[in-house]
Amino acid sequence: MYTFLSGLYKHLTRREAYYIVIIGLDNAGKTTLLERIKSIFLGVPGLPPERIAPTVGLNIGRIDIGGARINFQDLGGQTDLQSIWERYYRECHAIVFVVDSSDPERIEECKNALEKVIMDDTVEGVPVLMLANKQDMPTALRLEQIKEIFNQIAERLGARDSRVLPISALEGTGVKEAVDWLFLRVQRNKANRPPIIISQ
Ligand SMILES: Nc1nc2c(ncn2[C@@H]2O[C@H](COP(=O)(O)OP(=O)(O)O)[C@@H](O)[C@H]2O)c(=O)[nH]1
Ligand SMILES: [Mg+2]
Repeated sequence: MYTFLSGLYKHLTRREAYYIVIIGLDNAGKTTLLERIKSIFLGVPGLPPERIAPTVGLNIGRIDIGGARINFQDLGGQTDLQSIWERYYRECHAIVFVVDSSDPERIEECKNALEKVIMDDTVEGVPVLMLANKQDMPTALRLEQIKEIFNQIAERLGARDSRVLPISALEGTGVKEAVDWLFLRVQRNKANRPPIIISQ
């Protein structure tokens, strides 16, 4: 009886968990994005911008959406696969690459960093979402300009899902749409990268 009940309980409480890494150059807005996601989906106020310190190590955000759990992992400034972060890439279900649209001088550096990560076999087939952040700034590169730059890479992404979306992590615009895109894509890519089954 106990076994049956505990089995039933496990069955009823089981859910799919997905891991999504957030990467990009330092100062792109990764931690601000993570705090914004938490505040939108958990209904808690995120950290005020002045309290977001440069990231040392890992920031984690966990949200529940559509009966599943999504764990966001902000890997700090790290976009190097040959590092202690390799495990996070190997196990992730999607990659979010945050771009500071207000910093055109570093766009080339951005491109190289993204290329370095997504061309690695470790993340083959994993959906990639590029976020043109800081769209609230008047000087920001427009979405079309960012797309033009990153489409050159997207062509080499093969059959995997990829997209460029405009956001302002600071103001929250576009963030929900970005998470919705990700949720749909990790589910669609299940056969290639199955979710982790958790029970709670
Ligand atoms: N105007 C504007 N500033 C932003 C936005 N997102 C982040 N920032 C600012 O950019 C700086 C770096 O943000 P942070 O999240 O620490 O970047 P990280 O190094 O990628 O984690 C901070 O001063 C943020 O307030 C945005 O959407 N708009
Ligand atoms: Mg950070």
